[in-house]
Amino acid sequence: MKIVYSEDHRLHFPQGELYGGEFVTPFERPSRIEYILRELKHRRMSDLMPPAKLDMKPVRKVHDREFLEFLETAWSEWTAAGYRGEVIPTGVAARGMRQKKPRFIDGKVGYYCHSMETCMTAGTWEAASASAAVAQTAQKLVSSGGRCAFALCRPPGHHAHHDMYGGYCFLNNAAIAAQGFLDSGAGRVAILDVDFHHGNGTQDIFYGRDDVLFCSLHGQPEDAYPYFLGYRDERGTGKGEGCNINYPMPPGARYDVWGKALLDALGKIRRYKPDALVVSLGVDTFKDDPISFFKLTSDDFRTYGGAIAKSKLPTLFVMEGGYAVEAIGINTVNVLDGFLNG
Ligand code: 5XA
Ligand code: ZN
Repeated sequence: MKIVYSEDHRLHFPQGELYGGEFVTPFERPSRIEYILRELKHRRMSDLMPPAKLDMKPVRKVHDREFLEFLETAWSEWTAAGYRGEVIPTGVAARGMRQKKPRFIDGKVGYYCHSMETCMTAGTWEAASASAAVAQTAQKLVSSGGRCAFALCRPPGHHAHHDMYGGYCFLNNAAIAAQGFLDSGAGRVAILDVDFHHGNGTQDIFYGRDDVLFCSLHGQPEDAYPYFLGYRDERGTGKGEGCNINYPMPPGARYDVWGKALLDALGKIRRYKPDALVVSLGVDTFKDDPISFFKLTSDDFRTYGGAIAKSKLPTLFVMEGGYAVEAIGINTVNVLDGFLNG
């Protein structure tokens, strides 16, 4: 399997994350990628390549132009205002308030941010755009005839809305790849999001469209981040009605429950008849993940990689979350291995 990877992910390493009222070292940290690379090497899956330059055309189709400008310039505006810490908003555009973009950077950050655990630093834009380039390069490999590819993206992307960042995500790598498939000739694309957290950003981007089917398996929003989207009755709107399928699941869910949802989603994907499949691959469904509550074992990851392979679709895996760093490599590579041998 071809693996696309950029060292530029290291340019994004905030020193703090707001968690339980404390500033802690972010769970989403560069060492996650090192563990995955180590395991890939260990299993002799080392067909690595760097990304090509990011083509902004598909990026502009899934993200708002002013939001992209904001991401690119946020750090310089922040420091020009005299701020010395990392970029975190003070006030946000909450319920009942005007949704007008302020001029001052602190206000702009509140306008574009949906989750305050996510800090920006000097290298965030460079790392986020390199991550999108990783997804795009891997998508092109699949579009040009490959059976599959793995985009080893960091920072992740599935919480990035068309005009909001948060949940460690800035650019929506899976959405950019799905748009790339369409722009390369695919008529329909399916996105299967197996990360523990609901892919609210991906849902937002394609909610009114019928050329992308989005299926997300995740912790139920009553109990799990991102809390404000991910319910079963969110089914898409307008011509996108029926093209958004959510599988919220309760705390403690094991593979007997999770695997049933997966098979249901794969059935719906098959009936949709997509030309390509994008898998938002988060392994924070693992039983020992520090910020999640599902109970999948390392073997389960291999099993579901095999189940995905049975769809026989050109498949792009896009890395999302997973914070049990000692196991992140094993679990991620188990999915890829299960797929290759499925
Ligand atoms: O998939 N998303 C994540 O893993 C990020 C969760 C952020 C929780 N504050
Ligand atoms: Zn996650």
